[in-house]
Amino acid sequence: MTQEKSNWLTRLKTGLFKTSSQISDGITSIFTRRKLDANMLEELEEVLIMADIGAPLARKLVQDFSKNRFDKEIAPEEVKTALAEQIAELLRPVALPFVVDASKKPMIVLVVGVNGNGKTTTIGKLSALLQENGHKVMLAACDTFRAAAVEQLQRWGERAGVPVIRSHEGADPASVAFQAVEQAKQQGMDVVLIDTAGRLHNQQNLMQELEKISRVIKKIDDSAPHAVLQILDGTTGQNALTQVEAFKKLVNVSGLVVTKLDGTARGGIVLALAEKFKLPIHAVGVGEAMEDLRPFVAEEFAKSLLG
Ligand SMILES: Nc1nc2c(ncn2[C@@H]2O[C@H](COP(=O)(O)OP(=O)(O)O)[C@@H](O)[C@H]2O)c(=O)[nH]1
Ligand SMILES: [Mg+2]
Repeated sequence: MTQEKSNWLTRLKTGLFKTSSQISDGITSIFTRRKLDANMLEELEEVLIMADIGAPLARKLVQDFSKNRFDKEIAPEEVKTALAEQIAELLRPVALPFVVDASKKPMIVLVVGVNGNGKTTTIGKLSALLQENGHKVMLAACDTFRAAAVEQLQRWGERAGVPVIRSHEGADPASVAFQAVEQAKQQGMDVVLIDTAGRLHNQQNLMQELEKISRVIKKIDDSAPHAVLQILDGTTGQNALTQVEAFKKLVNVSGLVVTKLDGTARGGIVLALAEKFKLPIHAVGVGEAMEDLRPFVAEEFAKSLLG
């Protein structure tokens, strides 16, 4: 295993510790070398629900788990291994890396989500990753509502070494997007990541804003946007499901990123999202540093979740 890989696994494990220690402690206290019975299964279901996996999925996992195991003695480690395998299977179809479409020059990516969910931070981290992989990246600061939001993106751009197209506070987001895409095209960029505002309490405005950005960039490339990434805050638990429902009505969400998994014992929400929407989950955020955004890999995530 390369240094980088083991480093990432450690970061993922550490990041998921709040969730995994809760699940793991729960399992250890339930399965004390007794024969598997209905009570134990019920308790296991509760442990999973506490991690925000959601009741229907928790039930299904426990039912599948109990097959061929009822009335047999079982140790906590076996429970964890078995559940990790079931969870990995569930996640495999949605664990798809974010891939730059080389046939588009540039690939235009709209980044959406509720304020505070980690859009700007994720764009910063993602731009560094893409840049490292040899892609030419440009950022568009289209959350023009607050000057601080533009400054924040600018700082990430500087850290990652990628150009940021910006305008003044209160500028028309669509015009910033247009300028960015135009310049990216002229400069032969591979990807443009468009940072947007996310004031969901004003859905009408937000919808108009996102529609206008889409309309305007279509003037340059009528197949744009080529991807719409929704950023979700893992600490909001089940609320993330409602947010995806809401944004799917506004834009054509093509993939998800779940952030702040380091700050919560509710990391099971990732499973609930996978089960409910079947949308690709491209990456997870497990901290505020540049290296804390990593591709979502089913087996790694499942194992880390079980401690
Ligand atoms: N602990 C932790 N904090 C994060 C993560 N992602 C973002 N944040 C923090 O969440 C806050 C809001 O992020 P920001 O990118 O500004 O959200 P935006 O409003 O959607 O653009 C900032 O303080 C970030 O540093 C993460 O994966 N883990
Ligand atoms: Mg922001």
